[in-house]
Amino acid sequence: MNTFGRLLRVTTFGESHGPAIGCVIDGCPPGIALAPGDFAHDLQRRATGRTRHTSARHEADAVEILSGVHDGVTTGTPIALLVRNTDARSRDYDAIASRFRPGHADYAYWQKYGIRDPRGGGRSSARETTMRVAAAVVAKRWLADRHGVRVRGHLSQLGAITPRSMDWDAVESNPFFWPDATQVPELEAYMDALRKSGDSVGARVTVVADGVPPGWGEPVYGKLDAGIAAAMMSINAVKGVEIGDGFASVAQNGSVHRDAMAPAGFLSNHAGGILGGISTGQQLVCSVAFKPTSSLRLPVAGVDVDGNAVDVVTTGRHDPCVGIRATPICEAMLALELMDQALRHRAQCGDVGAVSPRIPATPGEGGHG
Ligand code: EPS
Repeated sequence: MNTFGRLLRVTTFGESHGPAIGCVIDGCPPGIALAPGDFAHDLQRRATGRTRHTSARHEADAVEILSGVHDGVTTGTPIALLVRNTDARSRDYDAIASRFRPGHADYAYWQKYGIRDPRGGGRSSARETTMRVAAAVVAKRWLADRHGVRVRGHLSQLGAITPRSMDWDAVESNPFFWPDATQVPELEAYMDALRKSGDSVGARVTVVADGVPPGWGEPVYGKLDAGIAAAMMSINAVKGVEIGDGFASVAQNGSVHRDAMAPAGFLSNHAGGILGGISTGQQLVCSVAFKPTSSLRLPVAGVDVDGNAVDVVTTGRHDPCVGIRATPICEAMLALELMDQALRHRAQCGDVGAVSPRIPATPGEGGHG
């Protein structure tokens, strides 16, 4: 299954070392302004080869709009987007073509299909996320224009390092999407040492959506939080997803966790903006755990396709921390899920209108104001 969403359906295709990657966005409403240049900002934020802290592969990431747009606006027909691969170096994979990288999808793909494209990891490559980010450019625009919803994110942990303060202005001014500018030299030194050591590390990304009206989501199988969890878990290398206080809720008492309400606003946001699978109108808060990259030049015990014990060493241009450039990817999945839920809400409950009382969101909750 390579399709995400119910009313807004995004299908991605392509391999990391194939001629191109692409997507088809079906179910998108007409009338959204869209030009090839609109994709550049978010695709550059996600791309490799722009700083020394990510893979050195340098892709052009130029988007071609093949259909669904006329005179600069979406027409309601399927929007097909294409990005040609321009910097694949498949010889890096010759030595591991018949070996499984421990910790990588290689072995699981082999067991499922009995065949795999070893060049660049094929579909299991982070390259696949390019088209999610491209598709979400449309979703972010629709959410902002129609509903005033803003989706943004930041890195909230790199290895054991956590932000000391939260400043949204800092996030876009450093290569880590880090919310405290004073810690950037520490992160650079940490990543330089890690890269030299040949090892990798995990990371956590926090994404939030402001301006989500109450009512989006569905009560049981189509819960908004279930949809967000599935959306995030579908990103390669993701191992955990939390909504609001997430796993910290385990150690909380109900008297603490419940978000007290007052006519002027909620008094806290432990729930992360969702109750009963439906948005409350508070800030939506989600955090996502990325595992450390498994493609390492440090040798590890492994097995080849004939079942022999072998040492596995991965050469090539790998990210020492794939989570560093995952912020725009998590934003993309949140935006796609929100737009899909918004269209579903409109389809069933579009006639309900605003219901009283409407309690305002609590700005600044959890440092994500
Ligand atoms: C990736 C390995 C590297 C990264 C790639 C993701 O590719 P390669 O082995 O071909 O040099 O550069 O990321 C991208 C190209 C991208 O656009 O995200 C991996 O194994 O996931």
